[in-house]
Amino acid sequence: SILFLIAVIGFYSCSNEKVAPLTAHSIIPLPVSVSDSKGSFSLNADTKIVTIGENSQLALLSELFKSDIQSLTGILLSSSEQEQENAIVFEITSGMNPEAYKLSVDKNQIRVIASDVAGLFYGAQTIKQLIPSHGANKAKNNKFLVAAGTIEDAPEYGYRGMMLDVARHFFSVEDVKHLIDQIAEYKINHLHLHLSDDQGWRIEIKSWPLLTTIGGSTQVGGQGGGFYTQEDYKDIVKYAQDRFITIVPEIDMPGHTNSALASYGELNPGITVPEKGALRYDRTNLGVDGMATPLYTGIEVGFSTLATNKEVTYRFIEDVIREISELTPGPYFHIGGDESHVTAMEDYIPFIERAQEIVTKYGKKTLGWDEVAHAKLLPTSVAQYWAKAENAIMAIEQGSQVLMSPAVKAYLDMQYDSTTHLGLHWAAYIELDEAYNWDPTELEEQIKRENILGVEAPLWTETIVTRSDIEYMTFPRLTAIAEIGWTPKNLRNWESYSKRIAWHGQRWEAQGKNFYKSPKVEW
Ligand code: TNX
Repeated sequence: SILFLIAVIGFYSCSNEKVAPLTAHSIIPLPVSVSDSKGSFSLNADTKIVTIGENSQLALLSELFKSDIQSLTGILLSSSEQEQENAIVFEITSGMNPEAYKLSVDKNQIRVIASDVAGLFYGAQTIKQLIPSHGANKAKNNKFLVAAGTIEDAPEYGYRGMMLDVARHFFSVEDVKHLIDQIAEYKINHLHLHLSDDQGWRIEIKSWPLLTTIGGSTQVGGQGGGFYTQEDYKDIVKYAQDRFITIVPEIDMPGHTNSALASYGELNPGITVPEKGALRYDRTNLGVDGMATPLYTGIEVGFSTLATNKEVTYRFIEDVIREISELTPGPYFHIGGDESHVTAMEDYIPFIERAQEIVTKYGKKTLGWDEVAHAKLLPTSVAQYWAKAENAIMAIEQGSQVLMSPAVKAYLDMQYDSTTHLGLHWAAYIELDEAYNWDPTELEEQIKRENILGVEAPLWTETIVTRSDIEYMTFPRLTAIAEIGWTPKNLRNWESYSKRIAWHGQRWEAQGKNFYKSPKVEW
């Protein structure tokens, strides 16, 4: 028994570096399966990054990973060409779904395998969440233990998105890149940019230059404004692509178009702009057919429309769709189509059908807010459900899929509660548990799993002005939507999520991120 005691003491003194089991980690979105085994991997300055496979994206993947590990641990890892012990290995294999990955940790290696670099990227995001350091307080001995075990993981939905409205308030390229970094950590793979609205036109169109010089010159409240040059936009698209995020461009039409009507009077059927928030501009002649409208800086919706009966309007949208499609590697072009309250339905329907045809002509698939289902949709078109289930169901009956963004659950501009100083509450107050506790397949009987492309959380920015405002409304709620999009329904539960999110709160704190400390969570 003395020997036993010595053995026990010996065991504890060797393994005094305690490591939480892999299954106890706070990974968000929760992986499909996690299991523990004995031992741990020690990440230290000698750990090498090894990539295996013929793929030009692997080099960038390992650069991004190294820089993330450096900010978490203070250690700048180097690469090695050879398989070896003390390595983090990213290996391309075959036969797995494109976004799936398998991760295994033992005392010699952390190894991620996937059939596509996207899967390896998601494995890398998971590893970051296994590192027991948040960056601010790096370990003294410069070594970080990760418990042994395996993770097998793949997403439930292929489209897991966020939308940023850069029209109501403009956000710089740097702000958008910052957001891309933050959402990529949660395996979000689409960023929809709402590039035009009544208050601003935010992307350079070379064949219609006044859209940005006039239409982009202001924003809600009147100050600032701005726009992306085509070079800026390409830069965003590339930055996102490197992080496996597809940019989805939206030009909202035929409503939400005052900034275009203020730039080119010939597109204007003669609809007046509400006085509140209207700005005078020399070229304007309010409400006269064919004349430009004043710029608008208020937050009313539904008062503007393109002239759906003029051919110039279709030359205009074709130029816009062509120029933006040429900058867009992703499959979707979003035509908006929401809240066209001053477009008669008999004008709205043929307009949407023609816009859809033009999108097809330039090689893209049409996305539109749920109202577009009034028109005849192509089976490849997707309706984004935000308000009316009946519209989503009409789209499904036409053979289209739906993208789920129910305003009452998924809108990031909705206030958390009545004390939230930013945001709106026309749809609901959305506390963190409300944002988490729903499932896209359970909202409407007729909207079934196979009808659903995925989920997207939109952030409208009437009241959102700074990067820190974006963070406050987005986090933590976007992580709830990310888990809904990634993790199978039967594995999700609030008890587990609310504990895991607290760990993320500590990391965000260390990173200086502004987030909402929901009282529903013990932070
Ligand atoms: C409705 S959601 C809108 C937007 C507003 C938003 C504010 C949708 C398709 N249209 O124009 O910004 O409400 O929450």
